[in-house]
Amino acid sequence: MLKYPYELPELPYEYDALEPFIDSETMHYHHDKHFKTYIDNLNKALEPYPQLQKMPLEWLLMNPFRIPPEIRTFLMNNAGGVYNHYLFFNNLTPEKEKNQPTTKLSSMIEKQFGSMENLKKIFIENAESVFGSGYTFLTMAQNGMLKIINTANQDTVLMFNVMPVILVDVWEHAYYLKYKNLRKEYLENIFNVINWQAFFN
Ligand code: MN3
Repeated sequence: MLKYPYELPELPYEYDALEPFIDSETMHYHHDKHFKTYIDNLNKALEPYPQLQKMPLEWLLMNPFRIPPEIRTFLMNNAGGVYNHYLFFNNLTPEKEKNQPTTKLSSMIEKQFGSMENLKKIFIENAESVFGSGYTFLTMAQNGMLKIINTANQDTVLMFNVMPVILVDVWEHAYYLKYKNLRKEYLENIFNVINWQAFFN
C-alpha cells in the first residue's frame, strides 16, 4: 500500500465534493500542500537509509527506537503525518449512504455509547479538548470495545493495538481557512461527510 518512495495519493473524490462542509480551497491546501510536505519530508529522511526504505510505514511508526537518533524525531513526525493523512482523506466521502455506520457498527455504538447522538457529542468534546494540534479517533479493539482516543501532533494510534473507525484532523490547517478559530463548528460540519465505512464493514 504505502511504501518508499512515497507518493501523494490522489484524493478519492473531487476537491469540491465535500462542500459546503469542507471547502475546496481547504482541500487543495490540506491535500496538495500539507500532505505533500509530509510525503516529501519522509522520502528525504529515508533517502540515506536503504535498510529503512524497505520497511513498511507501520513498522517505522511502531519501532521508533530502531530509527537512528539523528533522524528519529523528524522521521517519526513525517511518517505519522503521512499515515494519519492517508487515513484522514479516506475517512471522508460525499456518498450519503457511507455517511452513516453499518447496521452492525450502529448497534455496537448504541450498546456502548447509548446512541449515535451521544457518541457524536462525546467525540466532539474530546476533539475540542485537543490542546494545540492533533487528532481525535474513534477506535475499536479486537474484542469490539470502542474507544475515543486523542493523539498529539502526528502521533498515530498504532501503538494502542486498535483499529481506527473514524478520525478527525484538528490541526488548524484542517479548518482555519473556512472556520477560522471555530473548531467546534468545523467538527459539527465534518460529521456530515465522514465515511463510516472506510475502515469498518
Ligand atoms: Mn492535516
